Formats: sequence, structure tokens, C-alpha cells
Amino acid sequence: MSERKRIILHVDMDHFFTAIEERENSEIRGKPVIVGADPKDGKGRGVVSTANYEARKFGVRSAMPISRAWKLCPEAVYLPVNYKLYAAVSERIINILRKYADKFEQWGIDEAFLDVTANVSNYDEAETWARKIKKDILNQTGLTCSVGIGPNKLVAKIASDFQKPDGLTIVREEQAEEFLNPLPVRKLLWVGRKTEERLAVLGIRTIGELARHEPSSLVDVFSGMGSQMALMAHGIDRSEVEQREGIKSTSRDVTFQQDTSDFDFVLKVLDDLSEHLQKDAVGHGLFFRTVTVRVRYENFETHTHSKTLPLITNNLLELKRTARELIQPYFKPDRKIRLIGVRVSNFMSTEKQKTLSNVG
Ligand code: TTP
Ligand code: MG
Repeated sequence: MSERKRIILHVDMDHFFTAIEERENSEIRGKPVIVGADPKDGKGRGVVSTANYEARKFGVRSAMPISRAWKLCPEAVYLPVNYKLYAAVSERIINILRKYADKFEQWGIDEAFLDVTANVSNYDEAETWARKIKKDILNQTGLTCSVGIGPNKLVAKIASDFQKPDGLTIVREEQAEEFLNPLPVRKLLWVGRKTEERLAVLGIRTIGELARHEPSSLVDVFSGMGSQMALMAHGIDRSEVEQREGIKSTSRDVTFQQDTSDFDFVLKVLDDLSEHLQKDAVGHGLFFRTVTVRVRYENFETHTHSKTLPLITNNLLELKRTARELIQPYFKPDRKIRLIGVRVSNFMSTEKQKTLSNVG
């Protein structure tokens, strides 16, 4: 029996944090709005979480130093991150979306994959389905989102990003390669800045160039990842929409007011981050197995180091101990630290955890 071809939707909220702030405060609507660290008249040291589309016209982007944002757009409305509010809105949206798919996977705070193969019979019906979802979210939350429809997660995700904000992009299986060809390789899942640079050395900048490249020579350079990339470049992705509860990871980071080599102080801050993070996890009923520490030195050189624990946990002492252990190798007397961060991932919800311990 041949299985029916899948139809996958990816839904991603538009400029999520700033859209919520605009909803809460009508006075800032229409102005450039930036959520993130305190800019302190250009002397602030953290980063931009997100910027609305008015601020993006000035070149402001997520993860950019807030001081740079200030240079580009000093007249913007700058707001601190109100994570609690955004998490509550996120939960509301996820609960709306969940009803529209047989198989559902939350991917980040403002995005999710929906496998609607069992809910619709073709792409035209999927389009109607997507319009219904967009309307429902707008009616219930006052926020807009962008939707991508495709034959798999990879294509759906790239499609949702294609026409933002308030977009709807449909890419049928037979159109996938043509759609992907002109796009930069960076759009492919898992192609980060480093991989992008290494591909550029091979003369590969677009997904089409990657698709035309000899797969075996990609394997030579990137080993297993090389064959994966070659398939993705042809729009092939067999990964399932996984019925996972909750988000994939949550993290906290701090940019120090002054670069520092006072490692006792760094450890204290690290413990604080662990505490906040553990509260986030417990608040969401989440358990984790993987802990990652990020260190950025004064010259912006950035390292990450992870450890996967033998058992799933949400224990504070265990998190603190692991984070301390992971950061230790980066303490070098001659190197000052600019930023540290902690991330926990490999989540499982309390509900599933209970099920597991019942079995065990
Ligand atoms: P994104 O969906 O990547 O961005 P966005 O929703 O702000 O904008 P777009 O319309 O392009 O989708 O991320 C969702 C939220 O996650 C974003 O509003 C803020 C937060 N975020 C950060 O805090 N830091 C980051 O580096 C990124 C990328 C996002
Ligand atoms: Mg978004």
C-alpha cells in the first residue's frame, strides 16, 4: 500500500515580541519598536531580541548588539524583555494551533509544524485550512502570523519565511526545487554561519548551487552532514512532525557590564542564570537532559560546550554543577569574558515524564 504524500504546514508569528508589545500599548504602533537589552544611550551591552518591521527598515535585527541598534535607530521605542507575558501568549497560540493538526510539533516560542495529511486531501484544501488558522489566531490573539505549506518540514519552514509579515506561501512537491534554487544556503535548516562560510569557499552560495554540486565531494568536506545537505538542497526531508510536548530549548545569557577575568564573579552569575533557567523549566513543567554553556571572550570569539546527563532532570543543583563543570576550561587568566549563557534542551513535559515513570 502506497502512503499518501504528506502535506506539512509551518506557522511562524510575525515579529513576535514586538507585536505583543504593540498590542498591549496602542501608542507605540506605527513606530520602530525594539525589544531587548537596555540601550543606555548607546552604551548598553546586551543584544536585540527582536525588532518590528518599522525598525528593520533601519537595519536592526535579532541578536545584534543593542549599541549597534541605537546607532542605526536612536528614535526607536526600546523595551525590556517581558518573557512571562510572551510565554503566556505563546501557550495560547500553541493551544489554538494544536487543534488544526493530527500531528503537531512546537518548534520555538512562536512557531510550530502541523502535519495536516489526515486533515485535508490536497493543496487547495490546505490553503483554505491555513487561511482559517490565520483568521483564528488573529481573532483570538490580535496577532498575525505567516504560514508555509509544503511536502515536508524543510520546505514548509522556508516557505513560511518567504513572504512576511502576514504571508501565506504554498510550495507543492514538484515546485520545491525551483522554489529553493535561488535562495541562499543559509535558509536550509542546520546551515549556520560557519557552514555557510565553508560552502562559500567551494563557490556555493545558493541552494541551487549546492544541489548541482557533486554529493561525494560534499561528503569529503562535511562527512555525514554533507549527504544530508545534498538531499536538503533538492528539497528532500524525511523527518517526521514529532508529537513532542513543549519547546526544544530555553536559554538565558548575560553580557557583562565590563569584560572580566574575575572568575569567582563569573561563577556567581552562572549560578544565577542556572537558577532563572531552572525556574523557567519548572514553570513550564519541563525536564531536560542536555546542558549547554556559551562563553564569549572580549574579542567576540564564542565557544559552546554541552553535556548530556544520564537521566532527565529539572534539579537545580545538578544544573548548577553541570554548568560550572562545562565553563571551567574557558577560564584562562589572560582572557577576559564578555558574555556567558546557559541553555537546557532535550525536553520532556511533566505529563510524559509521569507516563514514563508509570511504565518504569
Ligand atoms: P523569530 O520568529 O525568529 O523572529 P520574529 O518573530 O521576531 O520575527 P519574524 O517576523 O521574522 O518571524 O523569533 C521569535 C521570537 O524569539 C522573537 O520575537 C524574539 C525571540 N528571539 C530572540 O530573543 N533572540 C533571537 O536571536 C531570535 C532570532 C529571536
Ligand atoms: Mg517569528
